[in-house]
Parts: sequence; structure tokens; C-alpha cells
Amino acid sequence: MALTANPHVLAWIERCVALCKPDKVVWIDGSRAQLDGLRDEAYGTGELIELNQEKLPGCFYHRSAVNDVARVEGRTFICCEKQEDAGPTNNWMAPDEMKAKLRDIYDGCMAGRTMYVVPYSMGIVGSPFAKYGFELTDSIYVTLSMAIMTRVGQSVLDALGDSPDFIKGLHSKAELDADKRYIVHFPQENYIMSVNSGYGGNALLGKKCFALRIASCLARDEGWLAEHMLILGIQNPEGEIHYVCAAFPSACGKTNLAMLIPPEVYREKGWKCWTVGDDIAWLRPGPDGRLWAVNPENGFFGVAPGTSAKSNPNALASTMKDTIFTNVVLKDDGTVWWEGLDKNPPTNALNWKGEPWDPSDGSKGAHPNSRFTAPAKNCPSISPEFDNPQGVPISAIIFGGRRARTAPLVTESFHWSHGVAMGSSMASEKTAAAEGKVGEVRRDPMAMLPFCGYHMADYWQHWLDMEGLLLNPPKIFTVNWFRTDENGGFIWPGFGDNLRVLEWILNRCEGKVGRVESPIGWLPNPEDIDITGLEGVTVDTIRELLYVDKELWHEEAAGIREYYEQFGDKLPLPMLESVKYMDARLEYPKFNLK
Ligand code: OXD
Ligand code: MN
Repeated sequence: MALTANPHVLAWIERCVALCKPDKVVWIDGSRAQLDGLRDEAYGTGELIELNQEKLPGCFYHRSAVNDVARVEGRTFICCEKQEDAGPTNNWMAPDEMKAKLRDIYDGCMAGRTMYVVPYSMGIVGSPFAKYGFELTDSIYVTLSMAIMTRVGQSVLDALGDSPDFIKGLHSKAELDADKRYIVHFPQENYIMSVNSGYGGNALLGKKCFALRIASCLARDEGWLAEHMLILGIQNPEGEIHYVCAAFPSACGKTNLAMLIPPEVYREKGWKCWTVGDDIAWLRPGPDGRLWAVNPENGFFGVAPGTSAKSNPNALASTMKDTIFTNVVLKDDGTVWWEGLDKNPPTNALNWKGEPWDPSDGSKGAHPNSRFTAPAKNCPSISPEFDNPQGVPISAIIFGGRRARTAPLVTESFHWSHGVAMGSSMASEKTAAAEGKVGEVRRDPMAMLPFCGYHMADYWQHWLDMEGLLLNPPKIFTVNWFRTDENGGFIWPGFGDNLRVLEWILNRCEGKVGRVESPIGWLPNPEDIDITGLEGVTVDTIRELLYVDKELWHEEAAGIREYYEQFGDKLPLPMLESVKYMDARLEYPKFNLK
């Protein structure tokens, strides 16, 4: 029975039912009893596997299809009316053409199945930040995952009332046919259609599809920002908590930073870190002229491999109850394992494909993109402000990257538009280990390349315009934890010690510490990065980590200009000016660069 009388919702669902032809429709009220019932049903069909309830209470296991283990950027579309509004970095198709194609694929796709109607909220229900959506899906795995990752059920329907202001999402596993797999966004209709995938990143529509791609369009129209950023609270020994947001391309330790544990010398002094979000931040100007952030999600969809008691004890602790594990190793005692958890790969276990696994044969047991879906409230470092409907005020925005030699440990932008330019040219690079050569630089502006729902250059303009809405904007910084020495070893210890850099950043925000001018931005005085208790790191090491190499930065400027070319006339002038200015400054005699 429908749980709302909202005519807009009911009319849309009726159209979807007519298209997908499910045997029945079940509304998700968010109650424990209903969710547990669905879980038990899925144990019966093998869609889910129960784990050892003594060791992992409330946890279960899921395998996705072997051809369906990651986001599919090549099949992800932004279907707005005009192609130029999607921009050169998104796939585009005219909405009518795409709808005709999808209509054929969806026709009867739920025959013999149940359609679950999942009402959900991104953000705390009733808060000024919250936005509501519905996901219609034929997957119990997706339904239960949405109940972890978002706030679902009756309270959402009550808050929505009769309003037409909701995001529509229609998901079907269909045949899991990779050739007919589409993840499609219609930003002008607030509509998401995802078909032929059951993998979380494609199928949990609240996350990347809504909270980033659709929300980035809403944010542009409404004067806020929807960003691929973690939110971290940093408590100093005086008990004050300051919040930062940070964007990183993949494989740069974003989840570790979001759940940072201070190094011992800091802990002893009373420093603490609080996790507000690990992946997505919605940022709005507050009445005080500052930028305020919420994490619109309610759980973590984290990469399992590499997560360990050493690398990220908070993430690991988050997975100890009420968690869904996907595509990891299933042990014979009903618990789970993945590469990097510890040094003891299990025997008598099944790999992510469900095959008996012999760890000595060199194959991976867990898929490299295997995941845990864990409630945020399980995290030992979850912030007391996590459920604050007003969010938290942001002191600093940090853009990261993985650069072997170019980018310094930390750089402060000269001003807001310089910071936006820094974010737009964010990059990671690979080293071609065999030849020892610096490899290809991949630009990932604001870590939003696959997630920006409109033209990237318009998005940068929106970032520039945001300054005008903020009386007291956060300062913008870049960081790079990944500088290497001549042997390719990392110079900076990273992990918890990154707090030493965050401390400098916050001191800068409060005007408590000085800075040194460089052609590319403000740098710390090397003495101002606290290295107490750090073995093998001296002030000279910090100096090396802050070094600006003239030739590499000329190359960088050329690389950024080349990257910007694809955006043509839409590229905001301040961005081009910023790179030209930097290029020229590299030659200023006052910097005396070699
Ligand atoms: C993620 C991603 O899964 O960014 O968070 O791909
Ligand atoms: Mn992400």
C-alpha cells in the first residue's frame, strides 16, 4: 500500500510500474522489522549470505556479477537539452533520444520481480540542507544498502508532504547486461535512470548520481556547492574544533584523512579528530557569511582492500556490525577478509567470485574495488555534529593530489579565485616504475571529473561566483602527501602525521602563523611545521617537501593551459590569468629559483 498521498509521487510511480511491469510494489517504511524481513528473503534466494552473527552482528555478504564491479564512466550520461551545457567532460545524448532507448530496455524489466519504493533523504530529515528522493529498485541489496547510506522511510514522506520537489530515481538490475548498462541523469527533470547494474556506485542512486551529479546542478541554480569532499573536525588542546573539507582524486587516502587519528605526541597534548563525512559535502553560505557543510549521507561505502587496524582503525571498527560486505573474501568461519587487512590470507575461503581460493596461487581474493557499506554512527570518530541539521562551519578547503615531485606538501592560495584555479588543475600522476620515469598526469578538477552534472567551466564560474555570497570565505589550500625521493620512497610519513600540516593550515586560518611567498602561492616557513616526535624528519626534510622546482612548474603551467583548451570560451578568465601569472612569477628575480 502506498505510504503517501502525494499526487506527484503516485503519478510518477504509476508510470514506472506501467513500464517495468513488476509483479508487486512494496513501499519501504524504514522499520527494522521490514528491513530484516527483506534480508531474510534475500538469504533464501542467495542474493545475500548471512555472516557469523557472533563475530559480525547484523552483517551480511553480497557478490555482484563478475561483469559489474565498478562505476561505468563510459556509460554514464548527462542528458540536458543542449550538449554544450553538459560540456566536454561528460557523455551526452539528447533527452528524448535517450528516453526512447531506455524505454525499450526498461520495458517489462521487473516482470516476475518486486519493485521496492525507497523514500530517502540526503541530509537530516527536515533540515534546511535536506533534499528528498525516491529510488524505485528491483534489488533487495540496493534497498538495504540505501537504508544504511541514507535516511529512509516514513519520516521522509512526512517531511515531503504533497510537494513536487523530489528527485526521481528508477533503478533496475534488468539482465545485468553490460552492453545495455546506462547510468543516466536528466538534470532538468531531477530524474536518474540506472539500468543493468547492481554495483553500488551505479545503483545506490542517492550517492554519486543524486548527491553529486544532480545536486551540483541544483547547487548552481540555488547558490551553494555539492562537492566530492570529506569533512573533518579538528579539536585542539584548548578544546576548540575547526572544520575542513578536502577533495582528493581516488587512491590518495581520502577515507584515511576523514578518519584521521592524531599521532601520539598530538594525542598526549589533547588533539582529537572528528569525522563528519568521508565522501560528499554539501556547502551553503550561512547567515554569518561563512560556508557551512553537511554530509548528506548516513553511511560509508568504503573500499575494503588496504583497510586495516594500522591504516585506518576507525574505518575497520565501523564495519564490525550492521555492515554489508561486497566482493570480499568469504572465510569458512563466516567472517571476511581482503588484501591489506592483515598478513594472514585465509585458507578454505571463497574469493570474490565465490570460487575456492588458494592464496598461494598469486590471485587476488577480494576484488580491488570490493566494498563495505557501514552505518556512519558505527565510526568511533564520528562527530557529535554529524546529526546537526545546520552543519558545521568550514575554515579551510583543501585540494589534494598525488605528485612525485611537482607539488609542495602544502600551499595556501593567494585569494579565492587563485584557490579555485588550484582546484581546477588538481592532478594525480603515475610513475612508470619500470623506466623510473614520471608518468602521465591525470587532471581531476576538484575530484569532480566524473561527478559534475554540467559543463566543467560553468562549474568553475559557479565556484568563482560563490565568493560573492560569502562574507567570510574559507581559505583554500592544496596538499600533496606523495613527494618521493630519488629512490621513489615517500618523503612524508602521511596518515596521522598529516595532522601536522592541518595544524599549520588552521593556524593560517586564524592568523596565528606566518607564511612565505612563492610563485605558486603561500608556503609555510619550514620551522612552522611541527615535527616533534617524527623519526627521520628534520627541518631540511620539510624544506625539501616545500621546494618549488622552476622547470617542473613551467611544465605544469603548460600542462594546465593545454588542459584548459578543451573548455574554449567558457573558461573563466581568472583561471587563465592565474596560470599565466604563475608562469611569469617563476622568473621573478626575487624568488631566485634555480
Ligand atoms: C567512490 C568514488 O566510490 O569516488 O567514492 O569512486
Ligand atoms: Mn568518492
